[in-house]
Amino acid sequence: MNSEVKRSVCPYDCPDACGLLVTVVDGQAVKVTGDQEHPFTKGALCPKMVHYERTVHSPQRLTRPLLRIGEKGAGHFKPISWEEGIQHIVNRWRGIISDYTAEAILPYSYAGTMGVVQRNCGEAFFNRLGASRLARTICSSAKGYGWASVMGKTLAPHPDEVEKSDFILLWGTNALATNIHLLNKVREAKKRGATVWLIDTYENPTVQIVDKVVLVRPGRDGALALGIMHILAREGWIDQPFITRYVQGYEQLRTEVLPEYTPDRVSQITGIEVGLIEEMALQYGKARAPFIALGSGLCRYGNGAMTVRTITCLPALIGAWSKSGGGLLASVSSGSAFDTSQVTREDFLPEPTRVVNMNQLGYALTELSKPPIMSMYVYHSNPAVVAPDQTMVIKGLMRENLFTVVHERFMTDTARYADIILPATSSLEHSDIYRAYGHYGIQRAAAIIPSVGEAKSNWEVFQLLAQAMGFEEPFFAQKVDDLINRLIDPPTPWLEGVDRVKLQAGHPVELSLPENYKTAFLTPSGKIELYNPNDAEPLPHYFDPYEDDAPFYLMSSPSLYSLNSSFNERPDLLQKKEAPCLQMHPKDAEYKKLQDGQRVIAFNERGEVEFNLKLTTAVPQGVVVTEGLFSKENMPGDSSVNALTSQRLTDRAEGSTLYDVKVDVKSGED
Ligand SMILES: Nc1nc2c(c(=O)[nH]1)N[C@H]1C(S)=C(S)[C@@H](COP(=O)(O)OP(=O)(O)OC[C@H]3O[C@@H](n4cnc5c(=O)[nH]c(N)nc54)[C@H](O)[C@@H]3O)O[C@H]1N2
Ligand SMILES: Nc1nc2c(c(=O)[nH]1)N[C@H]1C(S)=C(S)[C@@H](COP(=O)(O)OP(=O)(O)OC[C@H]3O[C@@H](n4cnc5c(=O)[nH]c(N)nc54)[C@H](O)[C@@H]3O)O[C@H]1N2
Ligand code: SF4
Ligand SMILES: [Mo]
Repeated sequence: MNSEVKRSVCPYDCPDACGLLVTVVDGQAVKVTGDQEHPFTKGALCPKMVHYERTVHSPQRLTRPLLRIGEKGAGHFKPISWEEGIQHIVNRWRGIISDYTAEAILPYSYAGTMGVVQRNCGEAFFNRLGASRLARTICSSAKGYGWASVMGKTLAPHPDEVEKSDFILLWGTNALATNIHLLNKVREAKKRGATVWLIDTYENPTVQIVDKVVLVRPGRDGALALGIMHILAREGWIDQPFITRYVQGYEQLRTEVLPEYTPDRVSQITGIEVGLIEEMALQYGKARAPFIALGSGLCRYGNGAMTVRTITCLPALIGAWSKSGGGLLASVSSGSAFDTSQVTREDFLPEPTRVVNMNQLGYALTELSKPPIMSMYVYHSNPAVVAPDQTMVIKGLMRENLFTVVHERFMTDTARYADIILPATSSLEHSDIYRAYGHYGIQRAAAIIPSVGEAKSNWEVFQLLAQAMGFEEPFFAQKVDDLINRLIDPPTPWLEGVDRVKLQAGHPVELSLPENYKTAFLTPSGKIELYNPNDAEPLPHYFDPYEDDAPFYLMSSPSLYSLNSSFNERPDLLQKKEAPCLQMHPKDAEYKKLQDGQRVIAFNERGEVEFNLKLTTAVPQGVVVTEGLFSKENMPGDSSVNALTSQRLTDRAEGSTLYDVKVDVKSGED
């Protein structure tokens, strides 16, 4: 028996990219623990990853290429060889290209793996092909836009800062499920006496560690932030020396915008009592070093970019950036640590091709013309579950003349609609380099077990496709490790000071931040831009989100036991994840004559979804909540939650509006 403990990295779309120690016995992963050497995650893993070996060696893994033999979507396939699979794809694509041009081919990918190479390498292939391009904006592009319109390219605070804060606002985040290591820092701050508030649309599971909860009407946080700034200005709880030195546009904001946002008006918009708004402003304004941990939920609304922009203004008024422990963390911004254009190769694009927004896949597959989408290649994403307006997405996937290829680890709801399925490796079976969006660590990971069955990595499949298409660029002949070296070999300011020997050997290492980075504002003016002259709306203000005409706001939040639709393959986690239920306030249920535990149908103009009803006062009246994305087979009915969400986009940056949705609810029992 050959047993070894090897290093790896958690590949999932989570802020932390935890360091892993994997016990490998005779080529099989048998145990996964956290790596205590990891500077930020320090050996703690979430419940999903403590048995990652069960995902890697799940009996449900796809192990051979498959060809559809039954009706679209019926899930009947026969095994074929890789050669047959690749040849079949290339033959179909050649036909489509000659009949419609390569723009009739659409790649669809998102974040099944966060490794820089495996995640992004498909773009090089599709650029070379001249396919339609995908705007990958389902998650938080509006959040990025909102932050950047005030802060430009300013570096995010190191997450360790939060430990030194005395007043922490967890704003629109269920950190207990989605950001556990930051929450450990919050706990540390609490031990040192910090006060912690949560601002959310319902009492999400993170309430258990906070001192106070503020429930805001969905999509109204921008008004709340303006109301707080109104009070800070009114009371003079501002840091004038900081503003004079570091802030652009405070006077315009104070005189032209803030007078409108009186506590009374903000209370009407947000549904928060005036007294609580005043108290929040007092706590924030008087804290020594207030810190805001900003989630992404609130950016997924028709006003999401403006909401984030407005909240991002707050720390500037009180000079929180100059205080040890103060600031605002939206997302860690070490993206430029590596030159990802080495992997995406925009230079391969013969000329700019059409861009299709991933949030409007339903529309793209059913209505787009000139040329219509005739083939879709899906890799490390599960659009049949995660994309909005599921009914329209499925209608598109059912098109007999749409040639769909899905490269996957599991038979997902999307894979069921494929014409060809290709088996994908898990992260333990391929090499990559990882950065994180919740801390400044990076780590290289080698393949530590052989491929399960005939699975191939994203990079390997694009190499095969490139070869079959006759692409002769040496780029496609590279080994994955060469590609990784190209990312980390060139000296960038980020990689200065990094121990390259450790990095090469697969140890977690931390990027070094410049001194005084927290007050080095990387905007065109060099100041925090409350007034941004380059924006069509130079000053922030509040406007309403879209809102459907229905009585209940619908929140579809993450679950502790899955990650978007990933981990649904794990019976142990599915058991812990509550059955798909809809949480509702007892008074709403009484009005609707609905009982706890009964089958209900949530519906709106786009679709209907069945749930089990759960009555709870954690949810305010007028809001219903479901946690976790489920496969269709685990839902009581024929659809899952995204049958209710819409393809509308955010105010800026074309993001998803997955939480800007309203529904009605009726009994689902005869
Ligand atoms: N266990 C687990 N971890 C995950 C994920 C998962 O699915 N499961 N998903 C991963 C991904 S892809 C991402 S992007 C991150 C997301 O992580 P975060 O961005 O930190 O956000 P979430 O924890 O998803 O929480 C969203 C919260 O926003 C709240 N919310 C919705 N609308 C509003 C609003 O208008 N105002 C306010 N104040 N709150 C609102 C919801 O009720 C919910 O509690 O987590 C990642 N980590
Ligand atoms: N209603 C609602 N919808 C949501 C959300 C929500 O909160 N509410 N969250 C949204 C957010 S924030 C996001 S980021 C998106 C996420 O959307 P996706 O990125 O599509 O996320 P997953 O559902 O995790 O699907 C990833 C798939 O990739 C596969 N995979 C993993 N590794 C590899 C690999 O190396 N190669 C290949 N080929 N496949 C691999 C996995 O098996 C899995 O099926 O969903 C969005 N959808
Ligand atoms: S999902 Fe997140 S918390 Fe869990 S192991 Fe991976 S990186 Fe760490
Ligand atoms: Mo996300």
